[in-house]
Amino acid sequence: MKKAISILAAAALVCSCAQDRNQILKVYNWSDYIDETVIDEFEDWYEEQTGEPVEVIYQTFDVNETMLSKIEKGKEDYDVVCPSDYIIERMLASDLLLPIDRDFGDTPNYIDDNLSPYIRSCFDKMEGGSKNANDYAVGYMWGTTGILYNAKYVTDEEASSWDILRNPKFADKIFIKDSARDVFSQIIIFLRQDDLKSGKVTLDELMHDSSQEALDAVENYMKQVKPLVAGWEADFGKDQMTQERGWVSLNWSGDGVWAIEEAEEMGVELRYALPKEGFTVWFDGWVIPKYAKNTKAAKYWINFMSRPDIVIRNVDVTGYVSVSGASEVLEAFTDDSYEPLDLSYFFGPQADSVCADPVLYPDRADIERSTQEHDWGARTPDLVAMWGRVKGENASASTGIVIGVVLAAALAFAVYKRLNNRRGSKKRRK
Ligand code: SPD
Repeated sequence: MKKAISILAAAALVCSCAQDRNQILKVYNWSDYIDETVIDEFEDWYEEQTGEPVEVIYQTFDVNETMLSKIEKGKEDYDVVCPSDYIIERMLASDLLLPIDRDFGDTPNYIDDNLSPYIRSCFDKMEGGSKNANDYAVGYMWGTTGILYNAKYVTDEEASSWDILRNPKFADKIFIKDSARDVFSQIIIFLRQDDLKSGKVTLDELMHDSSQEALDAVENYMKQVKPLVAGWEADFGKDQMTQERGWVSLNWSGDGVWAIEEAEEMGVELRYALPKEGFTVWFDGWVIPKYAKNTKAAKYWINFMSRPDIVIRNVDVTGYVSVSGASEVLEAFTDDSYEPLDLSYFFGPQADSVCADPVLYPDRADIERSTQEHDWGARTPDLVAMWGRVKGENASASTGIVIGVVLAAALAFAVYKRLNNRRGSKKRRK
């Protein structure tokens, strides 16, 4: 499917050369992050609302850093992209974003009509200097980072702590998100759990701690985890879990929801836990980069993505949860087969006892153990370097094995050839 989208995007790029740029909308989003049928619908809806045609060129990325580099270094003219919280902060600080104008004429403003109060307050906490993130970014999906696990091999108790990642019982069965920032945050929370309990440090302070000491501590921990890791992944981990190649995965809740549902159909029981030491919540939001060429269609795209029926379809297909606090969304995801949860923080006071999937919508008590990540500014390259060392050594170990096997095979072949030649020449000499 991804390949098909890329081919379509490339074809669209070629055809679009002759087209007016005002009739093209270049969207850059995470992979597996939309119900693709809504893309065509947006084109029709935009024409209905504005009387102008538009063609969407839709491209995807797997990690924030790829997207950021295309815009920051490549100055690519994407009209609307979908970074995570700490990258939004970074883009704000680097003056890479345009404010999102909310004038939609007669078209309803779905963005502000439905935004959850929780999301608004989390965006208020984003650090963008003098800029408020709510003016430059509109939330799309949000979720938690936790442990997805196979209930046949892993106990609930084991999955209740981040320490599971260095349990030798799960050697070669662990998948880790290839996201330095997300992994760092969970591990530092785990390593500083005593200081958190005693009140010596807060979760928020930990998210700002980019000291060498913190980096070294996480690197040291990850070096214990690394020999047990079956793969670092951006997207394929969920499939590895449903097929039982992985038993434990540091993952995002949306991948968790998707994998739990898929696995159920295959008779595999996956569960998702939010470790007792604490964890992070994350937010991905639509922004309009300063190199955008069609800001009008970009803001209509963002508005369309906030329309409750579109929200529900995107959540259904991806497993990720929308930032929308609309009553239609609450109703769509209320499900009596679950225990009641306190979701008043998200949907408002009336939602203090709602039966819903706790992986999609964590209970207030869980949210109280969480925090949000922040940009590290000039310290980011040190984080990236640490991550490279952690994964690189892993790569070099496996690369070493492959090289060893290839060399041994080459040597064996050379010996065989030499012996054969000797036999051949002996024969000829006879
Ligand atoms: N396949 C789409 C995944 C998008 C999840 N974003 C999570 C970001 C966490 N920093």
